[in-house]
Amino acid sequence: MTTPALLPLSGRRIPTLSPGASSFPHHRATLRLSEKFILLLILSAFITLCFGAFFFLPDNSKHKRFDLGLEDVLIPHIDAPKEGKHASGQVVIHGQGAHDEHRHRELKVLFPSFREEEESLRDKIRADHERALQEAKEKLRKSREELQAEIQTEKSKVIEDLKKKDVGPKPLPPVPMPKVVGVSDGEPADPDVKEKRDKIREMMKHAWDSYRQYGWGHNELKPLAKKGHSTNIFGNSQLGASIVDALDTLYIMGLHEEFKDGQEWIDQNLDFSVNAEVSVFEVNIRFIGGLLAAYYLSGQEMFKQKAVQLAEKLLPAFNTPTGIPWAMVNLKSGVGRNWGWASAGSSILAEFGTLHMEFVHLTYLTGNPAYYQKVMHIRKLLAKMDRPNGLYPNYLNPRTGRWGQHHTSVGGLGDSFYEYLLKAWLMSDKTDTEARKTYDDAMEAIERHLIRKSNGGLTFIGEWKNGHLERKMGHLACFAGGMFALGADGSPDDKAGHYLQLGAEIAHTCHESYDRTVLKLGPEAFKFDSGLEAVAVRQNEKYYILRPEVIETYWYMWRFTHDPKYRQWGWEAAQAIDKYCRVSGGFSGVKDVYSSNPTYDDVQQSFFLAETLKYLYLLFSSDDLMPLESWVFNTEAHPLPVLSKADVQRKLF
Ligand code: DMJ
Repeated sequence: MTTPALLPLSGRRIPTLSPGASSFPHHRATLRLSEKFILLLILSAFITLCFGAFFFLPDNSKHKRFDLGLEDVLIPHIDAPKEGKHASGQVVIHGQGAHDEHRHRELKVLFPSFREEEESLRDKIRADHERALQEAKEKLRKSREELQAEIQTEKSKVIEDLKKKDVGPKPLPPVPMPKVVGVSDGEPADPDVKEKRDKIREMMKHAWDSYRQYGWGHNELKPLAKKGHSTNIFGNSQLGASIVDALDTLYIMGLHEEFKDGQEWIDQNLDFSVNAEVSVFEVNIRFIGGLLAAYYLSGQEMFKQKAVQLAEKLLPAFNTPTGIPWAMVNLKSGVGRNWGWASAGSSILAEFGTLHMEFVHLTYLTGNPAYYQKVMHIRKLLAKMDRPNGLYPNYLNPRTGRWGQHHTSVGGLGDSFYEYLLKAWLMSDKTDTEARKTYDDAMEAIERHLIRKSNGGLTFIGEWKNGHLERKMGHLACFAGGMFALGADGSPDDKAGHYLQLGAEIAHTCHESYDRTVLKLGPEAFKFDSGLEAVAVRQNEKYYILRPEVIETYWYMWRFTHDPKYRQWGWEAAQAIDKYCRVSGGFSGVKDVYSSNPTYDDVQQSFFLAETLKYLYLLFSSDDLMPLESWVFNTEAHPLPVLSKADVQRKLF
């Protein structure tokens, strides 16, 4: 039998103990513990043996280290005699040059208690030594099978303990609810507007009821196949993404029965201890954002608990050499990695740069600074980096901290990074001036290098790729119209008017991209090149998947200008969605907005309920519903309250 004392200390290797035992469990943490358990026993026996032997050496041996230790123990006893009984001062214990042996003897003579203590210590060491030796002998006598069984038991115990740790919500410290205002009915005075709003509510009901009937508990719905649907962003596990994403929309629309239904499902079924590799960004904006918004709106603690449980599962994604998180993390194992398609193993700007709002709220609600620190670390790291032309490339390698491909975009891969800079400032009651400055600088570079006017006079945002500007704008980039308008107030050099105007121009361009199609729904991307103006060219850019960005911009523009054209444009989009995307089992995306006979993609995206229908509803509501002075909408349209200066400071500093 192999001597266990020769086992390597590394927790990974068992073979010395059990050569070729392939059935051996491979739970690394457990093996490490089990091995260490045995090894520690043996080691402790050995140390005790040495220690005991050391102690039993003849009195005239010099063991300065031991003596010092003993003296240290006895210092309190010695202090008293020092005051008179022992005038010589030789008992000064702290290495005054007295000979160690002499001191030891002197102690024994002077203090009988010293001898007793020494004896009892000696007995204790002897007993410990005997016991450890005995245990080690017993271990050595055991067969390989017995040792395996012991390790197995140990492993089960550790797993059980881990499970116990995993379940049951941890009590969170009580936090004063920030002043929640504007959760009103928002009923518009104009009956025509009210009718439109009622129609939007009805569309929400159809989307929700269909999902309730055919896809309940699945992430999304296939409205034609009438069954559940999911994509890899949710790790192919049934996390009820549509329920979480839709909750606050239901609440705002006053669909309380439906809200309760969703709440119950979440309470009873939403469990994050699943072996699922999810997108950190998507889970953050949809789930954490959705749960936090539901908490703030309804005051139900359960939502907060779930948000925090999930957030804890995301934290291992930040264990990279730079602290820039992986794009994906396995909720169970905590192992992270990046998308295979991302340039040079990079993380994506719009993903790791879209965590701030939710993470600041998590720190506020839990008192745990980790969330805040993680996002502030990202910000600091980005601030130190060189930026080509002042632009942020979309790819950043989390191992090296270097940019990947120099591709900059306000659409996909970059978009919400810029949005969150502005919203970090707004959410902090405008105290986070660092975020505002970063946003302003970024906008300046974007305006200089990416924003152009087409020959036909349409303002568009192109993409910077490998040293040249691609004159193409994505549907996703249309959100920027709303962002410019939202950031107008507070912009430097009195440029508020300029940014509001820029927002209006982007809204106009995006409306054109809708208006120039057969279905009056916008394509995924459109060009401004070779005589083309806001139209898609490639077949794979002609689809509309129920995206919200254009309607989002209409809503912000409406709030800031009250120009009726925004309601009119929103209504056109709502009618087109109802006409071309509605099917008996819900709403579906369409594959070609230029075809009068489009085919469906058969997916009812969760963001359709979270964003598209919410923004439409708000567009036809009065401004006192979710006022922008009090609420900041995350990139998935989940409203989070502004944390007042006092709120933020109390929790974060
Ligand atoms: C949403 O999930 C979010 O708005 C995100 O920021 C990007 N786009 C989708 C919807 O189009």
